[in-house]
Amino acid sequence: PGHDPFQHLHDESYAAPFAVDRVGWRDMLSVAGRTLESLDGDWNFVLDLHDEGLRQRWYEDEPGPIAGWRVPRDYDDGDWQRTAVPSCWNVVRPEWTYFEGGAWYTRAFDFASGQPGERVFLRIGAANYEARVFLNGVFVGSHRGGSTPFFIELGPHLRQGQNRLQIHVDNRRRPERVPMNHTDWFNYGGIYREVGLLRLPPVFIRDFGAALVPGSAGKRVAVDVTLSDAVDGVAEVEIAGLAPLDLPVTAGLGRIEIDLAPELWSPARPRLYDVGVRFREDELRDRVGFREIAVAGQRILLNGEDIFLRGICVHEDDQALGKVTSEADIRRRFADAKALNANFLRLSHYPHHEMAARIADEEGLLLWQEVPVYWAIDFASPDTFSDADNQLREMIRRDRNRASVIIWGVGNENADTDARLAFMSGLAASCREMDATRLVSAACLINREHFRIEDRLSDALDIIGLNEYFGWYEPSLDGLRRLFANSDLDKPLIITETGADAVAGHDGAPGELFGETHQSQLYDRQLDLVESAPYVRGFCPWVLYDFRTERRQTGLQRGYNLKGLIAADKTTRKKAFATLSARYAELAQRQG
Ligand code: GCB
Repeated sequence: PGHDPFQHLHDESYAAPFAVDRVGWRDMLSVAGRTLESLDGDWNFVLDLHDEGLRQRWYEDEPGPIAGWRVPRDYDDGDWQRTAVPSCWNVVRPEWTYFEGGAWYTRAFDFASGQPGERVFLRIGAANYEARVFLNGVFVGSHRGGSTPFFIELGPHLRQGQNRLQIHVDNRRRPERVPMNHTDWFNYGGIYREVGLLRLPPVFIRDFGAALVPGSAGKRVAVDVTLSDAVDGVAEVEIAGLAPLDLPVTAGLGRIEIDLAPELWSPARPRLYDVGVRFREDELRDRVGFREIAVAGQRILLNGEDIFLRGICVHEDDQALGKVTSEADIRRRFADAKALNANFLRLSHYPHHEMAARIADEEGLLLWQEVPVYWAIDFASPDTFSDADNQLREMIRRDRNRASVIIWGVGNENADTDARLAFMSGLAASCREMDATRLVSAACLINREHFRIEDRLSDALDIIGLNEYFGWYEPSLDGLRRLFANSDLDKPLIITETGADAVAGHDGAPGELFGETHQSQLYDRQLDLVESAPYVRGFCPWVLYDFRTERRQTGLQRGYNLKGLIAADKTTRKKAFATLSARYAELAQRQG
């Protein structure tokens, strides 16, 4: 009301009121043990190539066919296609496969308020890349970053009875975003993780953490709690079988350290404790493992013991569903990792569904999680930094109580420039500020000038990650030999990527590119070399499954990266699978 009804035809500043960073990591809430009222299911959906909905303010509309309903031109969500939330629009209709732009999801839902003073939040598990949320005609919040959850307090805008929710999602790639225009994975769009409402009491527990204090020989446990408001009181903490304890809270914050000597979590024995935290009428419940991860010289120590990371990288990608992930999909992924005799996964190249780390906690797998600071980010831009930093902090907040997560990755294959050094050192500092219980790494490139493993960022890292494709992009493995001979590290190194494309079912002759034989032999040769370099403390090749990527359109690839050990059907194992599995079995035996 009060605006020029034809403004959308001549004014390009229409998006200005809807800045996309209204909601960020400080708004995050723990959902551990909480019940979400699901809003998943069929929503009304339309693509909006011209941002017509923002221009014409579709959100000012009233719901449904009700008397006095004012229908703006070009808008009637009752006529739209029904589309599932969560889903990726690219796999809903063939003609939407490559769509990049804005789209609208709308639905009505009924609401009846419960306890007096109750606070209601909308939680969106993930929407790629920007989301703007409108409730009953009001812009209530927005988020950028395609892989982390966000929370919007709906409070005063909620109505008794029917409510109307409209969400604008935009997956346009942009040079200043994280990731930027150019990636080697598919740019799926949509609300592709679960959506729900959360009802909380007037003062609630925003978050808690429970972890071993580093350097306390596995004895000391720190518990901290953050409340929604700056009140004083006592939180009751119970770690089942270990201790009930009282945690004093001042101005909404509390932290204690206490000697509890818990049974430690490890891949061999993934012991989890039931933890409950209560404050007034609110309670969070979680299952938490206690473990210590550290580096000493060239070694990685888990609970004080040397560990070699037998890893595999994996994308969140599904031929049928895009980025939508289910528990069954994660369990299959982990079962395949275990069949490989792996103890470690690199969840590349963005935060995966939060279920992944929960299930890894149960199954005793170690994880690397990262943010999509991938290739040529706009490292000089402070706004790009704040976007990346926010995604990182949201990931850390979300998964802080997951014992399985041992490494935060702050970037992948970024050229060693001054701007990148400042940017990624800043991200490493954020990891350390928020989390003392994990290591920081990045997947780095080879220094071509000195042909050495040498990166100015390594001062900011605990572990150096190295992506190298000797035997594929660089045909000869001699380079790897030379690289190891030229390099001397005072830290542990993980090979964070190496591999070769192979068309499933095509054996090929030895050395024949795109054949399974070449891929399989490459794994053996790589491992022979890698095992000879004392500072290499992890091997994490590329990649578990073939995955969709727009930029690979040769006749063999047809839009897929074929470096998987398993085809995109997630079933057909290539020869290299058995090869790596056997090598990892040997390694596991040798290393105990
Ligand atoms: C890389 C990237 C990864 C690609 C891979 C490839 O170095 O980090 O995202 O998919 O190489 O297959 O080229």
